[in-house]
Order: sequence, then C-alpha cells, then structure tokens
Amino acid sequence: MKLGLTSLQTSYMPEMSKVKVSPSYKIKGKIDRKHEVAIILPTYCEAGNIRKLIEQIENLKIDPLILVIDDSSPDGTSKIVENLQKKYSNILLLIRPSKMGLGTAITDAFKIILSLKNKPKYVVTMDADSSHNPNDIPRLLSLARRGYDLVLGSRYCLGGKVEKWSPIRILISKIANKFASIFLNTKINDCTSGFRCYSIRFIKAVTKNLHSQTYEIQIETVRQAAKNGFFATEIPITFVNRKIGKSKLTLNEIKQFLLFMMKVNLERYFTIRMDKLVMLAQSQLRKANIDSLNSPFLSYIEYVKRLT
Ligand SMILES: Nc1nc2c(ncn2[C@@H]2O[C@H](COP(=O)(O)OP(=O)(O)O)[C@@H](O)[C@H]2O)c(=O)[nH]1
Ligand SMILES: [Mg+2]
Repeated sequence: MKLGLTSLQTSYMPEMSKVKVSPSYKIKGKIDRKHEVAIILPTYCEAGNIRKLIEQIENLKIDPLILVIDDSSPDGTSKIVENLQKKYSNILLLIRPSKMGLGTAITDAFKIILSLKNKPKYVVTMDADSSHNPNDIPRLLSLARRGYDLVLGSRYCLGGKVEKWSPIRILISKIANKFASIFLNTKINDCTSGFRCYSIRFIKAVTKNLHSQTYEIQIETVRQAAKNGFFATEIPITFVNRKIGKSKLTLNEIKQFLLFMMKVNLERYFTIRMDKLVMLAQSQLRKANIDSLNSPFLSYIEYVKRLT
C-alpha cells in the first residue's frame, strides 16, 4: 500500500482532507508552522500510555511536530490522540486500516515527513508504551545537532540499562544485538533500539530503500547508515519495560526479524567472498601482466560488488 505523497507538498499541510493517501488511510489534524523536530509515535493499543507520553513531550518545550501512526487500535488509542489535537496544534494522526507492522508504520511516517515542504531537521522515533523516557530526547537531539545522522538511545553501551525485563529476555536481546553488530560491521551496541534521532539528510537518502514490515526496520536503518557512510552513534538510556498493555512482538515478527538477519549475514558473506575473489583475480592478472582495469571479468565483479 503506497502513500500518494505529491499532494502533501503544501507548506504546512493545512488541508489534510485534500491529501491523497491510500483511500483506506486517514490523516487527521493540520500543521500551521515549521518544526525543527518531528517525533514519530507508532501505536497499536496504547490507550493506557499515549496521553501521558504526549503530555510529557509537550512539556519538553521543544515544540516538535508529533506524528502518531495508529493501526486502528481497537482500544481507542486514536480517539485519545484526536482529543489531544483539540488542545495541542502540533499533532498529526495517521490512521491505517489494520495492524500492518511497526516497519511500515515508521516508513509511512518518514514518507509523510518527506512530503512536507518545510521539513523538520531531525526526526525522532520512540515506542509509545512508556519504555522510552521522553526526557532523553534533548540528549539525542544535541548529538544530532552536532552532525550525527543517526543517534541511538542505547541499552547496551556503557551506562545503558534495562529495567523490569526478565533475565532471559535481556539475554536474547543482547545476543541478537551482538550478532547484528557483527553482521552490520558496526560499533553500535544496540541496533534494535527503537529510540532514535535521524537527520533529515538520512531520511531523504534511505526511505526509498526501506522494505521492512515489522521490527527488523530498526536493523535495516542501522544497516543503511553503515552501508552509506552516515555518522551513527549511541547514548546510554534506561529502558523500562511497559507497565500498561502488552508487547506486540509476535512469533511471526520474530521470524521476520531472524529472516532479515539471515539475509544480512548472507550478503555479508557474499561481499567478503567477492572481496577475496577480486584480490585473487587481481594478483593473477598482475602476474600475467594484464591491466586489471581493462579486464571485463574484473569490471563485472566490481559491478556485482557495488550491488551488494
Ligand atoms: N502502528 C503500529 N504500531 C505498532 C505495531 N506494532 C507495534 N507497534 C508500536 O511500536 C512500539 C513498540 O512495540 P512494543 O509492543 O512495545 O514492542 P516491544 O517493546 O519490543 O515489546 C509501541 O509503541 C507499539 O504500540 C504495528 O503493527 N503498527
Ligand atoms: Mg515496548
């Protein structure tokens, strides 16, 4: 399902009713000014959490655009957001027809942000279940303002913490992150954290390459940063398990996550093999006194390498 974005190209999106998104999507609210920061809140059944979170964000005094992506939560999350829109003029709500996954929620939010004529400079994503502390947003922003394209709120760097998760869940998460760091060849310790700040430069460059349906979006974005030479860093955060509502992480979503990790690992394996093959072929050509630049075989290999 694609968002039709061209019609969003007005300065402040004042007439949301005229916005042509997929007929099954609804956008509610309007923006009447430019915001330096946008905060994306994906929600599915967060009625017990969303009001407090939005109030806390409003109290930060950073005047962000708040973009809630709700998948028609049966618990009425979107109604609460609509009521908050009467009090605050900086909230946009995208309602999708059914639960479509965290990955597409974030990508759709990026597309909406990109469609604004006056785009924010920084885009924060966070869970709407009280696990991420909005008071950490200014710290994420301060590093983004210093030029980082991706600043992660990290549970696993020095000073980071996880509270109220069972030891087994912490272990699984740490192992998944260790593998992710190795496969992505990055120094980031918490590639699966959903609490981040992106530069608009990064969002402009990578949104078209994002295809994740669910939680693997977090890895896919770090991968895009590593692959395209964007500056990424992490700051310690304390992650607290949700007190209200249930995790939406299902077995199917874990399966999708693992499949994505396997794909990344295969590509990495292929790239290493390719590098070795190129080096070997180059040394053979040198020995045979053949100019490697003119070798169609090598040009082809270089071409394939660029694709991986
Ligand atoms: N719009 C949307 N939001 C989702 C979906 N799945 C999860 N979320 C939201 O994504 C955030 C993280 O999900 P959560 O269940 O807390 O995952 P966990 O912290 O890994 O257990 C929460 O704000 C959820 O409401 C989805 O399919 N669609
Ligand atoms: Mg959570």
